[in-house]
Amino acid sequence: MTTVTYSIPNISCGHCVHTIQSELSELPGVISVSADQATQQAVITFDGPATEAQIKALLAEINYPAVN
Ligand SMILES: [Cu+2]
Repeated sequence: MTTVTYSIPNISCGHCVHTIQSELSELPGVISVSADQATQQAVITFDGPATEAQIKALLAEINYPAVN
């Protein structure tokens, strides 16, 4: 199990937080997603079959690219 904190500058409101949490939660292997508007970060805990590459690709796809 891995937990990664991503910086996502596009997070600007509660809707962004909701979108990121609901979209990422649907990825198989993602255990928890906690996005925060104030810090513009998302803390994501995952295990196989999810990979960091998949998570970053999905974030980019929904227009919330991570900068780290
Ligand atoms: Cu928003």
